[in-house]
Amino acid sequence: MKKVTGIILLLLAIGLKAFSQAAPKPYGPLPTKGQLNWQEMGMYCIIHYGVDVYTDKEWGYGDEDPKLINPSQFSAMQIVGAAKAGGFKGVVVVAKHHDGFCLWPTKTTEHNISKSPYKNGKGDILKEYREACDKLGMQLGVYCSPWDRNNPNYGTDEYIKIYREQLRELYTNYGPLFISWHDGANGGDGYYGGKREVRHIDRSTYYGWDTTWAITRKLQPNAVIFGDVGPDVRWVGNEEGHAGETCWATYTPHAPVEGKKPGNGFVKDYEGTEGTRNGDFWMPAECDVSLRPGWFYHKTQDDGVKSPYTLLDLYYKSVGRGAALDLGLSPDPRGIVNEIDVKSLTQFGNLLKQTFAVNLAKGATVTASNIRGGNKLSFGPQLLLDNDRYSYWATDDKVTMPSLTIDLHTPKTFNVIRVRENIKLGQRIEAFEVDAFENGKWQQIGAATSIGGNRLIRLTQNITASKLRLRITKSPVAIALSDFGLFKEPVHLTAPKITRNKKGEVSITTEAPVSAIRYTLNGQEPTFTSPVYKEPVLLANGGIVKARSFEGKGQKSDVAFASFGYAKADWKIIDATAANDGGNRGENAVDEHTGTLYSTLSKSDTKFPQQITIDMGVSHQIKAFGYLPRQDKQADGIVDRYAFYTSLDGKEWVKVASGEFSNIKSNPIEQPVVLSNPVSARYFKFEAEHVITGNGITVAELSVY
Ligand code: FUL
Repeated sequence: MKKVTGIILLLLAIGLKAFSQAAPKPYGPLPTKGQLNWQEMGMYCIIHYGVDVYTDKEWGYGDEDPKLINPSQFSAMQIVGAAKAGGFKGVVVVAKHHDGFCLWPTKTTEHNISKSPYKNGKGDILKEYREACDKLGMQLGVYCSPWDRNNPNYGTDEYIKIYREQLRELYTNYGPLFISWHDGANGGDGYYGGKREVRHIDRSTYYGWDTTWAITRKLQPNAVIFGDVGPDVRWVGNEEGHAGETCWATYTPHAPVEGKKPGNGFVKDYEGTEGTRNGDFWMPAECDVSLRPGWFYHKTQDDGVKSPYTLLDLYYKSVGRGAALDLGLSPDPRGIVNEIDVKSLTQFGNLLKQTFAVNLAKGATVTASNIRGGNKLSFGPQLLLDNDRYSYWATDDKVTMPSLTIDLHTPKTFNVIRVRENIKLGQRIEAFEVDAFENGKWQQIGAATSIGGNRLIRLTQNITASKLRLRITKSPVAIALSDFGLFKEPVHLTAPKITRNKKGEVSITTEAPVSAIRYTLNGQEPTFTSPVYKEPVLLANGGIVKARSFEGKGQKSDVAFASFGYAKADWKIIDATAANDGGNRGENAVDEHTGTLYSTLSKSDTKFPQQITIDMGVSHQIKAFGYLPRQDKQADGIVDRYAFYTSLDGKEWVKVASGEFSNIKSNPIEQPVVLSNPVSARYFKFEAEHVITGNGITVAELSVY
């Protein structure tokens, strides 16, 4: 009997060994359950609604009255529904932004929704989101800002206890979360219980992230933790919504200790866009970008809502590069997502549906140059077409450059190629190419590097072919590819580009010729009856230009939009802090070229404030001004505290605005400042009181509206 059991055990062991040998050995760091869920979601929305909506700010100071929160139509169903219409799979609710106001009735601070008139102090916006998500089949996540400009204890150990307690409340009372989002921003100053001062913290040690994240792990074991540098999902390094063309899911942070999973929000060099090939941790990138120019709703940005095709482009550059797209939604003062935003989201959602509804490779005959162990059932290439992210085509250990032919049987027209790896076995492949059999020979039509959870190649033109070939050109180990897809985007026209020169002449151009570009100057959407653009249009006093391409009767592009201030033809710099030696003259700040800089950056210690003073030649009615920071991804010299002066004669000056440019480092868009009262002036002075970093200031462009 003993002998028989022994033989059975031996046979079992041999069988198991054979089986375990059959699957390729995992390669490098692997995703957790939470990270797999996050990857499958692909895209979700982050929702900024709070006191800033009523003060028209991007970062509240912390002294806002809770009474501001009294929305007339708040509807979590409408907001989550808008995200769902866009094809998004979840929402991250900003439960507390830097202003410290809590949208749930927390016990940790008085500065919360129970002190607001909303629902007579009985409101709980988080609860409403939970219910809406459950009803709509969407996942919920939370953002609770570590930086708290309201809390009197900020900067002390006491605050850390409070912050952790806030997280505990959020983790315990609102059901399962898919993500806990930890922002890295910290501008220093704030209200802090009335002290109104600058508080410095050491971002690498103050928050004690290891202890804080242990709470997340315990209370929300399936939530991924997002931070500037992980630990589960890394920031891509920009707020423009795109990852690098090559984007590895693995990453080795460089600070504070090489190879150590660090805390949040203090690393100087973000390498988020690319990650690290063979990095120490599975830490894929999240691309966050707002649907509007800012994260919070501002009426003045109604025209800046991203168009459906702009969103589609970002989709290819984020989700299509193995990262996730986190799109900012900004409910308006009513407490719902504005109609303009809903329209764009819905059209984007429809575009995605139309594009990805049919995998044109379905039904194809796929033939692989190698199949692992000849085991077609477990590792054959037909598994590429079953729409399962984890069933896969694998090769023998020694075969790292296999190829695959895909016989579609009939000619199919497509412009998107999709491939995915079974990431449960790590990120393995480093490069691949795709060929089409055209005119009797193989022609390369696409190529890419990293794949990971998802890779989309969007071809510049439609391809019609009945036979394709996929060649893996670089992989350190046997491959484990789970998906091959071919898709066709609906035909569309690209929106035109609008620019203006120093004389104030507006040009509208398209990449490829179209039958007509039509435009408006009154803020209305261009239609088939709007004027046709023929030659540059003079817009000396500024205004809004909207333009659209038209083809035949049926086709029109998205609307392109640009807003211009007074033309700068006669503007002269009459005084300015000396520019540095690099030819970065003051004139560059008013030349209508976003790529040229006025810069005073120098090596020696430079004093603040610094200024640039301009004579516009004639007197104008000024309602607002705009500061465009440098657009070259550098932070040196970007102004984050300013004052703005005007004068009729260049002698007597009035300070008409001052304040901070919140979030300008992460989101360096033009900073429009609307004056509390319009003024008449011929001269203006832009004064920089503080910069993010560097000795001196940089200005890409100054405009007056
Ligand atoms: C940034 C914040 O400072 C912004 O206000 C916004 O919340 C964005 C999503 O993250 O770092």
